Amino acid sequence: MFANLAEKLQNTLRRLRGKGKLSEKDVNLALREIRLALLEADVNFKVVKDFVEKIREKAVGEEVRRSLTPGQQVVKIVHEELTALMGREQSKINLAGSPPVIMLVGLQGSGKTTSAVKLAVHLSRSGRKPLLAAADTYRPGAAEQLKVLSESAGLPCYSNEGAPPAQICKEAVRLAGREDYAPVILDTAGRLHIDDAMMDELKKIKAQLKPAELLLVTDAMTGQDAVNAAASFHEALGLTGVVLTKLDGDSRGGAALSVRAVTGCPIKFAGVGEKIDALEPFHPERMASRILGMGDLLTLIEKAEAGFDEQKARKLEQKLRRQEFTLDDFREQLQQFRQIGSMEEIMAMLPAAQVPKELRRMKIDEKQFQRIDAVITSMTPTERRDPSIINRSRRQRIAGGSGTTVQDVNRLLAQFGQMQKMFKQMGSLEKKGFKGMGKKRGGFPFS
Ligand SMILES: Nc1nc2c(ncn2[C@@H]2O[C@H](COP(=O)(O)OP(=O)(O)O)[C@@H](O)[C@H]2O)c(=O)[nH]1
Ligand SMILES: [Mg+2]
Repeated sequence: MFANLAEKLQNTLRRLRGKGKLSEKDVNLALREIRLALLEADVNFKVVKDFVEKIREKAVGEEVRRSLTPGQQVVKIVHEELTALMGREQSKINLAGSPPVIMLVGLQGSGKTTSAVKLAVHLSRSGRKPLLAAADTYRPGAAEQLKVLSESAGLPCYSNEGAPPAQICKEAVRLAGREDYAPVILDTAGRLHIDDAMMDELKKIKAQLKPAELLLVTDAMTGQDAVNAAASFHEALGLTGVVLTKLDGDSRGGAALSVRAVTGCPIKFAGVGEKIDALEPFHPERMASRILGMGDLLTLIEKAEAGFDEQKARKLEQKLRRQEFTLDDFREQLQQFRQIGSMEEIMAMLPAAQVPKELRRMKIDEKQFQRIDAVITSMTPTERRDPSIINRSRRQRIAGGSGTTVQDVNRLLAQFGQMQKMFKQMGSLEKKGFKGMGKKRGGFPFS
């Protein structure tokens, strides 16, 4: 996320941090670099100007001058101001009303339909019973797209093709009342450009449904265009917040860093992938930490916990204790790990200081995971339970069956062997009274 901006800011701040004393020249140089980095990231120029001024004021202040670690102080100031720029506190979703209505608006292709489903998945995971409503009656196949996505998430979706959007929304709310769904999430129609017909229709839906949340879905990849769209929508409709999508792509960061300052609307969620669980509540402070390479362990832990199955973990722990850890378990653990995100996403959430640069830069080969999966799939159940029987001819068969090479099979078996050895050692340490893997929740790789 925002790799270029992050790298530039981190380099500048690293140089400052290393200094015992800061001269005016040091501060000026750093501010110039910060300014350039932000402009290159397509942050609104006025926002950049204000931002740099605020940092300058504080950086030349008494507190920094007196400090024994002035560079560190400036880093802290930049972190605070970056957080403030994105809204300071996390802005939570408002679920007032019975049922609460969440209306999503935005230009075509910004990610409304995907975000509607992601939001429903997110809310259902925290115990709600959301209903999706297909109110995009313009784009052919739009209702179908919402239906297919909802179905894949196991969530209900209301549609009534041929009816006008406002009526569909009303019917969905009525259905929610009868069946106890809450909230109702409205997926409305976008246009390629902002036009009056679209705004009038959205105004009408807003007036009739009185949504608790009117969220603009906007594409972070489009930079300042996303911010301009937000300003127009806000002026016409009075938004309550923004869902910024496609932060996983090579968006430069301009939209994330300016939309709040320009429109006053908080970013409530960030879309970070195409999958229906790739939505994160937006935390300004954590985002600032990520950009400045301080890591975002809180989000990483939350994600690990969300994909964490207590029962499975307990079973795994037993297996490890009894030294019954098989290749099937190994595969399951890898799958759990991958649910958290790609290796790159996980790396980005770790503090830069703790991840060697080469590793951070490295494009981790997602195909490697698929290969491991394919190799294990091509084994017989007996082989998975007892890999020691996998001789030369079996290796050849497995490689052929999984579309890999004998070397791939060898590598996997060697890795697995090492893991088993490690677990055995941990087990015997425990027997000797060491508190090793004992009561901690979670198994590999989070034990
Ligand atoms: N990489 C990525 N793609 C996204 C994200 N959100 C939406 N998309 C993709 O953007 C495209 C348009 O999304 P869609 O929900 O149909 O947009 P709509 O026209 O506003 O309803 C689809 O291909 C989505 O998969 C995101 O957060 N990350
Ligand atoms: Mg759509």
